[in-house]
Amino acid sequence: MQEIKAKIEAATSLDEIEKIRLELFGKKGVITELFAQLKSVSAEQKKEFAKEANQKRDIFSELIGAKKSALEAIAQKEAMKKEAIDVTLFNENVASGALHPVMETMDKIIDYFVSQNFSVESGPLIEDDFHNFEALNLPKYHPARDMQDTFYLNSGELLRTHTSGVQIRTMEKFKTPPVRMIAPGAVFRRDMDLTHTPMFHQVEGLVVEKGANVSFANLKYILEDFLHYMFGDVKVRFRPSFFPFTEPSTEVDISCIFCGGSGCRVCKQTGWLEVLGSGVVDPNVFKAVKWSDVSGYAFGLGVERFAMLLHRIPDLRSLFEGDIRLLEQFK
Ligand code: 2NM
Repeated sequence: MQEIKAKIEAATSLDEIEKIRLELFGKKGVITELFAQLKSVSAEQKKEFAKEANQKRDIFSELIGAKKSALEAIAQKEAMKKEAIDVTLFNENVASGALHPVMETMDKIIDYFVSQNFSVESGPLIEDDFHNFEALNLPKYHPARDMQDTFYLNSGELLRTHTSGVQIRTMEKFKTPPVRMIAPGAVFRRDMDLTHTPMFHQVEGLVVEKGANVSFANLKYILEDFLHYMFGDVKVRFRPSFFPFTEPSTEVDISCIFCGGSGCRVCKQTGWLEVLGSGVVDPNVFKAVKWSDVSGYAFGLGVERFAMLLHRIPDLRSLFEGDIRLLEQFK
């Protein structure tokens, strides 16, 4: 019996263990035989004999079971080692993708405003007349409403021409100030040339507070800081302009990042690049959402224009051609 114990201990494979198991418990196995002998044992020895047989059966089945589990565990460990994949291994056959430059630029813009506690809001691409025009002080005769400039649906709704409808919807949703938000997203206009595509992306922003607390100074600070974040050490210039939804309104220029302001083809020898529209929110906009005793500023920008300047892409249309040669430069 000691001999069998040693054999079990020394076994190194599941096959070996199975062989030992058969030697013990098989048809002609040692333990099987023990129980067969039970019949021929005298009555006074039977009890003792059966007790010993049972003990041996239990001891050996336990030993074999334990050894089998141990060997199975080893086998599994080895199988896992053999099948293991080094996920950190470099595979030159896998092409790496990248964010489209427009989305990458949009993310950078969003990151800035999130860092300044702006919330990120969204709204429908198919907008109604009220949210796209009426509430934004764009009266019925305004040229932006022209069939020539806007994609109208038979329902009277339209593909939003700017994300400003989201500002209106956010004020309706919040019901009361403060509002400190941006609205990034796709917008649609009937336009197609070197610097215009029928779909492009905007980020617009709106800040509203109770009373007269928000001024042009707040707008000026945040946009200067933002433009330095985006373009580094540039000069920023505010130029009087007009938008129906702001009064006063300004266009914002940065010193040309191509020539440093000395004048070149890109800035048309002016030394300046226009990058933003902005202003103090017109009271008529607040009237449209029935807000009173509030003040605010708003701004808007075209993401494609920012992407073009940051990556020095000369033709805006190339951003939407899906040409892999353009996209591969941004991997
Ligand atoms: C611009 C320029 C100036 C603007 C105004 C508003 C709102 F909802 F407050 F009236 N949203 N966005 C705005 C102002 C947008 O884009 C060039």
